[in-house]
Amino acid sequence: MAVQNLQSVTAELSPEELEAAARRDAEGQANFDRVIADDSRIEPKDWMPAAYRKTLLRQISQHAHSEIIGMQPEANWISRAPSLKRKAILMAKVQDEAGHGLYLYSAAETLGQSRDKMMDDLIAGKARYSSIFNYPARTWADMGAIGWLVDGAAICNQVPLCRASYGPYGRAMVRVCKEESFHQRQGFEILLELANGTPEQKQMAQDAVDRWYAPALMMFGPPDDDSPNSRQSMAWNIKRFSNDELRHRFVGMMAEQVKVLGLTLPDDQVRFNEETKKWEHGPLDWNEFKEVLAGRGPCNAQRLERRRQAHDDGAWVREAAAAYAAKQQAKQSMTTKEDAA
Ligand code: BYC
Repeated sequence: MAVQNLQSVTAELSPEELEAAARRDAEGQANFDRVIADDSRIEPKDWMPAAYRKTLLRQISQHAHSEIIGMQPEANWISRAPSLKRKAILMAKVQDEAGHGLYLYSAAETLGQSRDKMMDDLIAGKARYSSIFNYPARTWADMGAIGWLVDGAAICNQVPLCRASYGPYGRAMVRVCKEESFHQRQGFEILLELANGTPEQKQMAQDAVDRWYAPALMMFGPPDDDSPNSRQSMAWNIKRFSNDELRHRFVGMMAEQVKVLGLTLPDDQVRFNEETKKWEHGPLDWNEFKEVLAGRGPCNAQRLERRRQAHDDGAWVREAAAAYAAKQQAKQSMTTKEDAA
């Protein structure tokens, strides 16, 4: 790996090596600046500033964790889906989320972090994942609201990430977004059917929308004035829009779609401001958001406990895979030795 952090290695280098490393860093930085200015892509073997690598690792690993923790509220409803068709669709969606986690862990690994370390951090409660998955899925209508609102917010946030300056992340996002579109449609369709069903079913759909609306808006992150990472991430072309810009855009999309559902958003301050040409919404409870991030949301403990349990249950699979890989490697080196003899 190229010398990225001159400070960390200076002790071991001779003056000539130090000079060569400083030259490589300067050239690397110049190339990095050019690539960002051209709105082009940084690839894993390219030189990149340590802070850029750290920011990407932070965001991509959090994103990967969100995908796999996000399987839990929906997996919980697979065995209670109201028909075989709904069960098959929900299973496919939950499997897609596992796949998204895998693309994203792979993208994060290209930055030099092992998957084991990321998983250990998640299980130890040291890593973040999206606030939204710390809320309970109480009724079947929640499967609709999660698909429509949560996957809808995810698409809104992730489509611009397809153009993220880091190649493996942007490419992973293209595939993820295609699948998220299907997820959102399936959620919308569940709500549409309930909204056109019995009065009780319609009420169940409305209740789910009421409960998921504000947490979905908070998925976009804190307000811009309170978002320490946005400015630098936007300068590096990782994020393309601020948290508030995306949140406002999302509210506008939902305000139109909810009319087709025949339901309402639990926010009487949603409106299009003709002067600013932006959608607006009512106040959100940012204290609640902070509580959830601090691990004190309704389901934080349950989500982590379930993840730990799943990790323990999967130990034999990891051990078997490692034993098989070792066997294959031994076979391979034996063949190489025989070929050389
Ligand atoms: N939840 O400076 P900011 C899905 C943290 S999965 C928790 O604005 P940034 C799905 C933030 O990390 C969807 N934490 O940060 C899956 C930072 O803390 P640290 C997941 C949050 O990075 C299964 C601090 O607050 N999507 O759709 O510039 C089933 C300050 O924030 C949240 C992604 O991960 C939050 N909501 O912007 C169904 C998208 N918001 O790290 C659906 C990729 C903020 O400094 N990520 N924080 O300790 C992003 O786009 C950005 O990371 C964010 C935050 C917009 C989330």
